[in-house]
Amino acid sequence: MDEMDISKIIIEDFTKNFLDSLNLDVAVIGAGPSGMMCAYRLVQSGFKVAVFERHLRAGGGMPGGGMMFNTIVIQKDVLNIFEELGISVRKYNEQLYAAGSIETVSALCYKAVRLGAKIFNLMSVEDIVVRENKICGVVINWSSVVWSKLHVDPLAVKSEFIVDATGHDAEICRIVERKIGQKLITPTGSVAGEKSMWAEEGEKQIVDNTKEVYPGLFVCGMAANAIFGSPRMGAIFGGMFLSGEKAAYIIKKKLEKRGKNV
Ligand code: 48H
Repeated sequence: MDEMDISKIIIEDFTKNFLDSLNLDVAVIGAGPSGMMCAYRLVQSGFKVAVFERHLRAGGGMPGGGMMFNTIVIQKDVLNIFEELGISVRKYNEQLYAAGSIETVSALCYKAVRLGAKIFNLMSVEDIVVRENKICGVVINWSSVVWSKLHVDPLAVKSEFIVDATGHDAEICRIVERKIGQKLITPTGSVAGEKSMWAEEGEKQIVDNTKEVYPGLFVCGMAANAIFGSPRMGAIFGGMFLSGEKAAYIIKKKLEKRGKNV
């Protein structure tokens, strides 16, 4: 066994994956529950999808459960998804169930990756590519470069659609607001900012808020509530799964219309 072989395998394997992801059907930004669910449904339909995740691990806010108690709460409306993913749940009452946050993240990521989703962790999306008033790609850099504020120019990846699944900060929508002006398809054209906690309303509104908010840009998960000024909901996650699923469904219809039938 030669150490050089280990290096060569890693560099070649990663590079092949990376090169293969320069022209995507969908780039998802953020590997939290909504982004991963969106990616999972899209690869199930055969589309080419990569997820760019700033942090070392996938899962976003889910592994931390509620205040680091690593249990999440889900509603009965998503039991079918949990069953499909093989995640065990424990009934609490007619409406609410408990699940392990680590088991849930692991199952979702495993299923998505096995079907072909690529996850690029430790990469941050720092900008978007725009052509004739349509977003058609993302600008990426190593998170370590961004964090250490090094002046290193980024690379770009092309994509038919991009999905802002960046959670509370709605980072991609904020980039649009900052660089394109108040052109988001929201009541004010800009990011309203999330409201204080109201679990039931937050969960109800998140699915409605999941949509295309600028040509080529979809928003799902907590970012959707953030841009439409809807409440947060605490450590209940059913809405994240339904929101990711809805974004995938609309994108799939749009890709199919463009003849991207797979
Ligand atoms: C690359 C980025 C960038 C960037 C951010 O926060 P998340 O888990 O997002 P959701 O919407 O899938 O789930 C929300 C849920 O976890 C949550 O926070 C809830 C239910 N809160 C309720 C409450 O009341 O607090 O994941 C977003 C991911 C994270 O992993 C970020 O690191 C990543 O996106 N990310 N990745 N480039 N520019 N910005």
